[in-house]
Formats: sequence, C-alpha cells, structure tokens
Amino acid sequence: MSLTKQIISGDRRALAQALTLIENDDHSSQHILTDVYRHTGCAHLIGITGIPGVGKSTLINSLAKLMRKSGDKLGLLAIDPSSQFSQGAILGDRIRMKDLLGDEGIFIRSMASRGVLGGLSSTTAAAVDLLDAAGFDRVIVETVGVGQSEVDIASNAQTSIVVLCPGLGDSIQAAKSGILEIADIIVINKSDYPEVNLTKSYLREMIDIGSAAQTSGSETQNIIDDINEKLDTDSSIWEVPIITTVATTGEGIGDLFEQLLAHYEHIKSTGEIIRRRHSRLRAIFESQLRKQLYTKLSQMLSEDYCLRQLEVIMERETDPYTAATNCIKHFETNYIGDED
Ligand SMILES: Nc1nc2c(ncn2[C@@H]2O[C@H](COP(=O)(O)OP(=O)(O)O)[C@@H](O)[C@H]2O)c(=O)[nH]1
Ligand SMILES: [Mg+2]
Repeated sequence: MSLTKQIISGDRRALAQALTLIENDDHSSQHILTDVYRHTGCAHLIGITGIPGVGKSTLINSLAKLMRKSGDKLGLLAIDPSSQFSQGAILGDRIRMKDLLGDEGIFIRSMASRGVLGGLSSTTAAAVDLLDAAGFDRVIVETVGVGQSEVDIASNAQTSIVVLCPGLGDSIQAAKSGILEIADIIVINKSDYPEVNLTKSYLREMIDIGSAAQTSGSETQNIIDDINEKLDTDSSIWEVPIITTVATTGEGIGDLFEQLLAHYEHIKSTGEIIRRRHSRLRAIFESQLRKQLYTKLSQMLSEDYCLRQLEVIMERETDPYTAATNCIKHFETNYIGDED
C-alpha cells in the first residue's frame, strides 16, 4: 500500500513518517501532499498562540480531554519557530500533554522547520493538510507568538485563539504587536493569579477600539470583496469573547470549548469560512511559488551563464547590478517560457 493510502486509512506510523519527510523538506513530500490534497478540507483548523510559558500546552491538554468526550478525533501540532527544536521543549510538551498519550483518537507531534524561505508556515500548512487528510476532526496548532509568525499561523487557522496571562505588561505588548487583531477568541490563562479583571477590561477596550477602526476604514482593502458583500453584515459580526481559564485545574475550559464550537458555527453560517479557506489557499500557493522559484534560482546560480557573469564581475568588466539583471533576462528567456 502506498504511504498516502496508509495515511488516509488512519495508519499512525505512516502519518509520522510523512510528517518527518515534510519536516526535512524531503523531495518526496511534494508527491505525498499532491496525493492527499483531495482528501483535505474537512477538519476544523484551530490555532493557539501566545508567548512561551503562558500555558498553551497545558490548555490544549485540558481542552483535548474535553473534546475527546464528544468523540472528536484530534491532531495536535506544536510548532517551534527556531530552526533547531530543543529537546527540552519537546519533553516539556510531552509532560504537559501526558494525559493524552496512549489515546488512539489523538495524534501529537512537535515540529521544527529546516526549510528555506517561509519554511515554518509552509511546513505547518503541509502538516495540517496531512492531519486533515488522515481524518482528524479538529487540528490544533500550538505556536509561539513572536513577531510576524503568528500572523502566518493565523492564515492556517479557521479559529485563532490568543492566550495571555493576567498582568497588563503582556497584554499591552500583545496589543502593540497586532496579535489581538488575529484573535477570534482571547484566553486569559493563569486566572488563579491576581489582576485578572483589570487585564480583562483592558483587553475588552483594546478589542473594541480595534474593531471600530476596522469597520470604519479598511473595508475597501478586502481581497475577496464579492464574498464579503454576500455576507449579512449584522449576523456576520463576531464579538471576540475573552475567557478566563486555569489550565492546570481545567477551570474555564468548558467555556472555551463552547466558544470554539460557536465560532466554528458562526464562520460556517456566515460564509466567513470560505473567505478563510481562500486566504489559506492563497498563502499556501504563494509560498509554494516562492519556494519553487527559489529552488530554480539556486540551480541557475550554478549554471555556466551565471558563473561567466560572476567572472566578468570579478574582472570589473561589469557591475553586479547589471550582471544580475542580465541573469534574470537569461533565466526568463531560457527557462520560464520553456515549461507549461
Ligand atoms: N498557576 C498556573 N500555572 C499554569 C497554568 N497553566 C499552565 N501553568 C503552568 O505554566 C507552565 C508553562 O505551561 P505550558 O503549558 O508549558 O506553557 P506553553 O509554553 O505556553 O505551552 C507550566 O509549569 C504549567 O504547569 C494556570 O492556569 N495556572
Ligand atoms: Mg507549549
């Protein structure tokens, strides 16, 4: 049986093997992804982001236990944005999610990215597609929110959860970095610590300011205008809930699950899910184009024409700027026109 068939039929070892190929950016991974693609599109894709130590893994552990009670099969991915995934972090995740180990309805995997250019987001997107094709009802991606990467992850998710702790410092940081804008649900975890209510009211204010600014200004920028036009504007508004949790005891996890289900229903009933699917596919398509062009470019650099240009630069007969333009022209006429 082919690896793809094994994955579709729920073989966990085959799935693990394929994920390793993707992680290593192995040339065979593209064939696997092409093969499984038509089996994707069924899972609810959930992103959970927040700074390290905020309690994401612990939260997922509690949430997953609850989700399993309703029979959902779950795929969990922990993504590390640094190129070398530290063993400590993997071990940490394993300990935090220990309740889930041994459950056949749950698949857990930590992943790093070793590829080039946008490696993390394309590795994540590919891994999510595999879990989706393998028949998991919900795929949860845990990622560290640092700078731009959480926005990439958001383009992978249908429901994005941002996790914060009580204390204004981190919330102000989150608001400044734009991380609140991607949130469909905000969780204030570690609510056993003081300052929860202050944090909550600050966040509520920030979100309300943010959504007021969005409705008054940026509508024209939307790429998929016609889909948006079809949306009934009143019922299409999702008010971002702020949920307080204590992940270690499970407090508030029921509310979180309820809001997750409500958000999923909301995006399905308003058609927002189509817009999110489109923007996800667009992101995957663009990142594939970038990746494949980069590969072609790397090949081109070692070809005679470029090597000759390099010699001419060294002899100061031309400058690197003109030489680069010449190479691109050569590339366009000799390669891009060749293939369909
Ligand atoms: N007091 C308290 N500690 C928590 C809570 N949630 C998680 N922790 C602890 O915070 C630490 C980091 O949790 P972890 O889930 O690994 O955070 P992650 O890096 O965001 O995945 C662990 O020691 C957890 O036991 C909570 O709600 N309250
Ligand atoms: Mg974690």
